[in-house]
Amino acid sequence: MHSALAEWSKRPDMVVHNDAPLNCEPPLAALAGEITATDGFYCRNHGPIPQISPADWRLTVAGPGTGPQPLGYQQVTELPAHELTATLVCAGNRRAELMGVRPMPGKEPWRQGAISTATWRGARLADVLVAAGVGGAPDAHVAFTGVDVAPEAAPPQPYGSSIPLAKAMAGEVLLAWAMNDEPLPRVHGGPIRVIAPGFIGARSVKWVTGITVQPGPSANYFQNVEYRLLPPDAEPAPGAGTPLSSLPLNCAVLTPGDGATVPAGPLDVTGYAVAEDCARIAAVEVSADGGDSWRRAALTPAHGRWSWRHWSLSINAEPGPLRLIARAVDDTGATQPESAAALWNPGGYANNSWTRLNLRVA
Ligand SMILES: Nc1nc2c(c(=O)[nH]1)N[C@H]1C(S)=C(S)[C@@H](COP(=O)(O)O)O[C@H]1N2
Ligand SMILES: [Mo]
Repeated sequence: MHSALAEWSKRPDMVVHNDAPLNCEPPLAALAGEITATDGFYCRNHGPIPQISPADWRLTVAGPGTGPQPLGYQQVTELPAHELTATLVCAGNRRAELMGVRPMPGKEPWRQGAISTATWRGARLADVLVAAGVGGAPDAHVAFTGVDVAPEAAPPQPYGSSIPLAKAMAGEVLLAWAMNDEPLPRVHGGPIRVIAPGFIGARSVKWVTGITVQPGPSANYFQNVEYRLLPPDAEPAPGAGTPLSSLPLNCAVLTPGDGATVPAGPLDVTGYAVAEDCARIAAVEVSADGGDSWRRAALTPAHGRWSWRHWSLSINAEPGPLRLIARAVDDTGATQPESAAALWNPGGYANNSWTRLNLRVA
């Protein structure tokens, strides 16, 4: 077992992509429930994990209408508390499948577990902005700054990113101090982090200490260079490509595991589906004949817009090779793209191609 897992109170069977800083994803079995236990929640860290006590934590809020406003931990945690269940998804979830199309040296080969769900409690970002007296034009952006400096950030700078002001004011974006009813763990951004439900995980800035309302998106390396969709032959460069924000429709199979041998007879296939607004996931379809015919899985009840849906389907497995495909459908009838090859991009982001599984039925 990696000592980093024990150090950060993670279960010993996490799949570790990096020890320091810790980057790991849970085994798929840990994602079966609506809420992911904190010790199985994936970790995505670009730089060394800072240590800040609540007493030392300061947040500076700035923007049109006011000079920089310093806020302490107590001032933020005294604002009305809101709780919501939200799924965080790394934009690099399912990158390993893209790397199978064409390698991406140096990138973490995330499988299908760079996704987890927790209950978060915190103040509404909207309340913090209003309390600080910060205004902004309707098309303004809200930039967040953390304190961790990643080795790849050029020039060296703390981690940061931004979201549109309209999203910031929508009510679901929190400055969270609790995760699954415990104080927010340090590895997940404690004492306080941003939770921006429905957006890629990269926008949920951990150890947030700066919030600025400004005319355009953040110039931070992680908004302006990384976490952008580039054409296959392009090189990352400031402002190149499209910044990623809302989550694409996606799904994965949790059981059985890819490559497994399963007994003949009734076989329960289970998985998760996710989207920017999970209430708009209309169905998950499974094919056992290469996509010629599809059967609809049963979806678990929705737990609000920001939490994934689980699904299950019993199929009759006949001896021999069994190839399964799963895809989600939204309430417009749109579904996921068929091929990972067509989605390949240099950053390895936003792979939401059909999920494919090769099994053996004994
Ligand atoms: N300050 C800071 N915030 C950050 C990151 C980081 O490296 N530093 N990683 C981001 C990315 S890419 C993701 S996917 C989520 C992961 O959150 P988690 O580690 O709590 O799962 O945090 C985001 N916030
Ligand atoms: Mo991420």
